Amino acid sequence: MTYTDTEAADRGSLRSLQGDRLRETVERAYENVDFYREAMDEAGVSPADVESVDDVSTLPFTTKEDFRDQYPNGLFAVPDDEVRRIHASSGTTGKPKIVAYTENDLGVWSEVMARSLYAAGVEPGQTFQNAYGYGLFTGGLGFHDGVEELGATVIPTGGGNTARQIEMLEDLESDAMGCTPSYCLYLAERAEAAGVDVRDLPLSTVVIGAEPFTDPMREEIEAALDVTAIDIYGLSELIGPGVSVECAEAQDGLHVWEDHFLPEIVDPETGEPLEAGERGELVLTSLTKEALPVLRYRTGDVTSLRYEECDCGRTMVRMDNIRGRVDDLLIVRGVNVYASSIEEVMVDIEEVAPHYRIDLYREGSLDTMEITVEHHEEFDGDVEELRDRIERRLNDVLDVTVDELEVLPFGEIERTEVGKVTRVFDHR
Ligand code: DLL
Repeated sequence: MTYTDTEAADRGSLRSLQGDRLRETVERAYENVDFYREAMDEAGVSPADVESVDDVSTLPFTTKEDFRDQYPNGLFAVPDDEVRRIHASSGTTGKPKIVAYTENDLGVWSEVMARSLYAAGVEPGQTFQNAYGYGLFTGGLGFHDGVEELGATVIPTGGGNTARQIEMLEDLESDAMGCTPSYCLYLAERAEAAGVDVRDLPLSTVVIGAEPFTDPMREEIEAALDVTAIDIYGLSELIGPGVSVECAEAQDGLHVWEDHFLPEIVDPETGEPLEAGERGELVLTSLTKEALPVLRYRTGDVTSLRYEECDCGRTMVRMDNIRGRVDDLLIVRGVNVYASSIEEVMVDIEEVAPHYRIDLYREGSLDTMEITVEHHEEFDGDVEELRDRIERRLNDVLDVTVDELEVLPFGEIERTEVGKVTRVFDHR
């Protein structure tokens, strides 16, 4: 079962719909946004050159820097009085990226979120506790509107306030919850400390996203709460949460809502398009956005696309779970490694808890890496032996040598209660 018929449309009609919408989007961008007109003129493409979806690769890219340069509203394609809402996404440095929505954009967003929640296994009539932050961040209101659109009950707890969160889970018997994966783990810990076993509560689904997580991390979440944990992806520049989601049936790759967002994978170095199945940088083009059409946005997120049919009946392409970002690649003594690979190897060791931090330093011309990780609460073995084992595994599997590895007792690494977790601290 799908929320809309489009999700299971045959790929031929989907392609032609995408082609029509791409043409409209390119025209809208060219006519109304100086930045796009100049970029397309410079690249020697005009809206008339875009005939089908295949022509998307002739268009110039849009980058994070372009959003920054056009701050606050240089990329808007409608007059101010047609903008109904603003959100923003804050990077680590500089000004946030400001994004805008018309009434129609908000309608599309609610619909893709309702689809996403339904695919995740949330049903009309159920109760959904929304622990994503409300405000400029797109997580809170994006989920909120989607839950209402679906016909479920939303409990707008927002981020943080964990004691209240646990109380609501118990007293209002929430069927599903949305939050970041790191917060999910934190909540499980705090519930346990408060003597509440979430596994005994009705909660059966958590919809996690906004930051990367690995399979062992997901397994920890599912075991600690006795839930199905569904991965949801999105970004403010395209709309917010609801660009793609896993289906509960297969839990194997995230269906991209291709009638609204056109995905490509490119080589992050050269920008050349890659084939289905190849890993590279996800590039997204909006197909229906009015206030802020986006052409070939370089997301920086690393994934691959799969067009095989899914058990759930949805025909929309699946992307693999995002494990890291192009700019997250750590290069330590000539070895390239993602923080997520380190996480995967460490958390896969039974005694290791899913909490860690990586600190990078430069000593002279050498980069050094220090890892701090926790052991599980019930672990009472030899910490030195565990440390040696983690070091050996990192070395065997990833060829990574850690300069200092510290294994702390459970609960000693600082938790993130609000917002996205930071695990890599680059002091170089
Ligand atoms: O994080 C939107 C969102 C809210 C998605 C709630 C899911 C749930 P931004 O703040 O603009 O928007 O950050 C977007 O977060 O480019 C990815 O790097 C990362 N990200 C989002 N979802 C996932 C995910 C929201 N499921 C950036 N897995 C994106 C890994 C994710 N990374």
